[in-house]
Amino acid sequence: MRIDVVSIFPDYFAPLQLSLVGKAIEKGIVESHVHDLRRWTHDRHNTVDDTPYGGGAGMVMKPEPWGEALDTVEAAAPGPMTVIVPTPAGRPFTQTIAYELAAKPRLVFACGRYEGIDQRVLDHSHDTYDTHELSLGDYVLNGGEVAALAIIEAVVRLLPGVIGNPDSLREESHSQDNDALLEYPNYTKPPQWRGRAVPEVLLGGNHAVIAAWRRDEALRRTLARRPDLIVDPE
Ligand code: JEB
Repeated sequence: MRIDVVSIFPDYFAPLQLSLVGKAIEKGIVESHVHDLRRWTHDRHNTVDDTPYGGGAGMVMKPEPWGEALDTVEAAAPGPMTVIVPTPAGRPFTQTIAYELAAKPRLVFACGRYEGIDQRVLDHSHDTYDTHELSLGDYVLNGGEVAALAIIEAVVRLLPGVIGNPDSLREESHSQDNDALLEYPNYTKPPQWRGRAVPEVLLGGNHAVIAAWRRDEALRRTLARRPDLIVDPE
């Protein structure tokens, strides 16, 4: 998979060289290219923003640099590209979407700042590319960079060969195999720690009883913390 990122803060993406995503790049499973949007400005001050038509607070990202950025990134490699635009006005990003994105050959992240990107860039992108406006959740960030990093990590760990033991993907929270419940609590040695014991059932070695206990804990936790996962479909 090839991942391109366009941002006015390319330094935000230094963590892509670390940890799991970094390993995936070293292994050749992922190729990543981070671009400074200002490369596609042509004025002395490398302007990427302007005042909003209709008035209002804040600034809006100008369409021209974004248009050139998408044109240039598209031409840099063959294959259909999927454009991802993090925005608080997007569809909520979910594990189901992470699996869908993991099947694409090219992802391009368009990271906005200020009050966001001129709507015509989004309309153009929807008309030209497979485009997804996605939100990380119902809270406000200052730009798309942190959301892009989160989405990249969620997607890259699903690619074959990235995670050592693929069984761990099936047991975790939000996996389909887990009926999309939250994950059960985990314990490791020592059996006693600061007066707290590991639940007896886990020390017994009866795998059927352990599986039933874990399912029970997962359900209890989901009901308490995320009742929407049990009530709502999806
Ligand atoms: C993503 C962004 C901004 C109104 C207020 C502030 C570009 N879950 C999320 N919260 N916020 C963002 C997000 C995602 N994904 C997000 C991109 C941009 C916030 N802002 C600031 C925009 N509109 C600018």
